[in-house]
Amino acid sequence: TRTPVNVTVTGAAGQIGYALLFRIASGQLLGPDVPVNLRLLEITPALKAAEGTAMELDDSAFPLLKGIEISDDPNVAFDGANVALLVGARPRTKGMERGDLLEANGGIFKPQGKAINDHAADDIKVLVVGNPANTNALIAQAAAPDVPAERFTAMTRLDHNRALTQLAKKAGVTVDAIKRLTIWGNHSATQYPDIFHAEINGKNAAEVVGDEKWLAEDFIPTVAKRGAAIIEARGASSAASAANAAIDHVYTWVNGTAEGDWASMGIPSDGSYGVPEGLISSFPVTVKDGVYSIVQGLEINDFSRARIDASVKELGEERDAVRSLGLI
Ligand code: NAX
Repeated sequence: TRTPVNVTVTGAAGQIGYALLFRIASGQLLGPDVPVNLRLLEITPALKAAEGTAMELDDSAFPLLKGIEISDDPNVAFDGANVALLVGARPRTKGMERGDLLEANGGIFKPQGKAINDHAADDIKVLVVGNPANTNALIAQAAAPDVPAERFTAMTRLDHNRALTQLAKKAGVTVDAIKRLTIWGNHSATQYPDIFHAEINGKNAAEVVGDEKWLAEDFIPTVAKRGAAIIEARGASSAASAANAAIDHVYTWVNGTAEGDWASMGIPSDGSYGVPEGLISSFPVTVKDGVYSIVQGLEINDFSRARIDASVKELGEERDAVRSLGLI
């Protein structure tokens, strides 16, 4: 029998946590034959709510769930962690400037990065979901000098999945017909969903759609502003779809991409495609044996170049801001 994999989830009592934990425990994060131990990290006032969720996990009698531990101490919650899902973050509240937001999140992600550095397992894989996800991942990564930088990733898979469905609807197909879509840059309104290399039933998606006005004025803003549209409709931010994307991200990272396809992940740049080295930016990646690689050699047209550059510029500004705050 396999040793259980230790999966740490922060913000476990939040709404994404509630949608995520049951799917992890059912085997959808790592695979249907992989037992898991769950470690829930919450702030002290939310420990009781986390215990409530743990009671429901108990009541689900998941055969793969071997244990649940709850803590408000990152040093405990990340001890021996093989996978860490950093969901809990400080949301932007009314009147909060970007600097305040980055500083508040630095107070969360810096100590968590340090705890991962000091206590996680050697094979730790980290996914940051909590916003601003790319820069929070950068803060955690910088606080973990003993962990290879590429183990710190940020979630753009929800944007990727949103783009898949918007493109499928436009083309009159279902999402399984689409391959090689890419989200570039920051998980923010500047992100760039790129269909120029995507394929719909094996044909170039941009040619199939053949509508640059739709691309610029409909598709890109719809994908980029989808989070706000969900809040408007639901009265609460994306939760189940965000949890689903987190599952997809880690499952792909562990189990690989399908032949002929790729995924989007926010990862430390190696300088590919003119993205400054070290910035945590979204790229097209293939994954094999638990290791991702940036898809190389894609031709970037002027339309894409301008949009990638704009999003990467924003990431550079966020990095400069957290650097001047002493967070990295
Ligand atoms: P909730 O406010 O429902 O839950 C957040 C939880 O995190 C709370 O229970 C809170 O107590 C906990 N928390 C706060 N500080 C903590 C700390 N230092 N350690 C451990 N836990 C802590 O938010 P939810 O809707 O679950 O969203 C969580 C985060 O995901 C937010 O930052 C949100 O902006 C972000 N999102 C990111 C997405 C992405 O695509 N990357 C999409 C969905 C979502 O908007």
